[in-house]
Amino acid sequence: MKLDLSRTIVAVSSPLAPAARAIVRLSGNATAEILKRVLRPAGSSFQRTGIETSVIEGAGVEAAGVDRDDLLANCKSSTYFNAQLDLNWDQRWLNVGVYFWPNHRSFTGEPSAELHLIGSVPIVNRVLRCLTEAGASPAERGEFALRSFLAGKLDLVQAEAILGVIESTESDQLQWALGQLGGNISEPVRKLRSELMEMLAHLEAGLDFVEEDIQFITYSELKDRLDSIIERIEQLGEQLRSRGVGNRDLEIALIGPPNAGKSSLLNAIVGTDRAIVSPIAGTTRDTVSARLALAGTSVTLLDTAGVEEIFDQSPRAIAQQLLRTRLASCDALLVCQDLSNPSNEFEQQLKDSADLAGKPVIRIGTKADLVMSSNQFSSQLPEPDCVVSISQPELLEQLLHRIEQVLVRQTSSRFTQATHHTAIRCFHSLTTARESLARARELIAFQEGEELIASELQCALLDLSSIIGEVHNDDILGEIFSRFCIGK
Ligand SMILES: Nc1nc2c(ncn2[C@@H]2O[C@H](COP(=O)(O)OP(=O)(O)OP(=O)(O)O)[C@@H](O)[C@H]2O)c(=O)[nH]1
Ligand SMILES: [Mg+2]
Repeated sequence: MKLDLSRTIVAVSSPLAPAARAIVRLSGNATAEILKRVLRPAGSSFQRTGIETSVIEGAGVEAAGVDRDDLLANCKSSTYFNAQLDLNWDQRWLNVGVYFWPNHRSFTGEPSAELHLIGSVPIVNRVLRCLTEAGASPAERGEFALRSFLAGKLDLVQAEAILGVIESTESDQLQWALGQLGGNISEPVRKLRSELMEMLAHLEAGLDFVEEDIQFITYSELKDRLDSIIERIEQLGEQLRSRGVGNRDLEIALIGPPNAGKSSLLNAIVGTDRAIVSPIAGTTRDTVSARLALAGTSVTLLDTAGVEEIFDQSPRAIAQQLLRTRLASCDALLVCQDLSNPSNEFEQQLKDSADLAGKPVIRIGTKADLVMSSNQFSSQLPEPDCVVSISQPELLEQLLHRIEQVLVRQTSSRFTQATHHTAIRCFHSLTTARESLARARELIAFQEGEELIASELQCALLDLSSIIGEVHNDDILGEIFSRFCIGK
């Protein structure tokens, strides 16, 4: 994003669609000047044109006796007034409500204004044109929020939370985004950061007086403080992890009786021969895994040994033990039954398995090409959710779609995309900060030199600072703010 703070930017910040009201936003040093160019001064004659909307009642300074030039030039705090804007179009004037912030006490930390007007798309576009002709430049994506960040009004986590609030479709998501906006991540990070800075200051002061052998902080005090900081970083990480960030991939296991076609299905889904396929029952013994991206997340698909009852010491029996352990920890099950040869025995084993209770299940009827219709599926068994055949890609597509629905249900209520992004970013930085601090703790345990400890603390400090944007680079800012829409 090219950033030129000398520009005064303009954009519509409400959706550009037919609506009762629209909001056009301006921000930058020339805001008052531009408003003066397009707004009709107080007291001028008011010509009805048929496209004015009623002015916002009440709050505004009414026309009589108030000079708008004077207001724009001299007001010291935020103000609201009604005005008429010259549309430069057959001498038409439009009634607008103007919120004006004359100084740094605005969202962006610079003079800014909002024009509230009728939400007619051609009129809004006309107003944008008038404002650009009067000297404003079209804003880039997220430029208002970026200016706010650069003015110190928001930290990075809060800027992303604004997006989260906008994107929320469920109250849980909104709750999290509002918490983030309110500082539930920034505040603890800020506190940890200032504690680390203080420790560093003590250590570095000690380095300055190394000749005199003055110690500003003892190793045992350093260790206690580090322990406390590490513990709080872990708690913060745990808070994010409990909302599904930083966890291992979601694991989805293909299970079913031997020969149901599980390995063939895994191969068909990933598009390579990952697992051995054969007509002999009991082919798969070790769990075979393959990663794939589904529903915007990384998923591990597991192919498992066919479920059977064998109680000897053979490899097939050992495979059954392995299977039970793997299934206990997986997140969802794709239960396969061969449509041409379903197994009642397997269904009974599935019912009896306490480990699998409560896991999301998708029932798949395999080898659809071998049967005339899925009605042939034994009436004693539950209806499959979908049927597949490795020779019919469209059926595989439907299955993948079904899996995505289950995944979205499992993950989406936690975050909006924006807050998820913050959570991942924070989790990563917290993890690396924690690693540096753990190394610092080891160095203390071995009574290593203060300069080594200080350098680990500095690394951790950088990580914590990057979470809230105290240190940042153009790439990170560009990446974050370009996800905003124009006008935000
Ligand atoms: N006609 C047809 N045959 C299939 C299909 N899927 C699998 N098969 C055949 O079914 C047999 C068993 O397939 P596998 O994929 O090895 O079955 P599995 O469930 O992994 O078997 P185990 O590893 O022994 O538990 C093989 O001969 C496959 O070619 C299908 O969609 N249609
Ligand atoms: Mg197999």
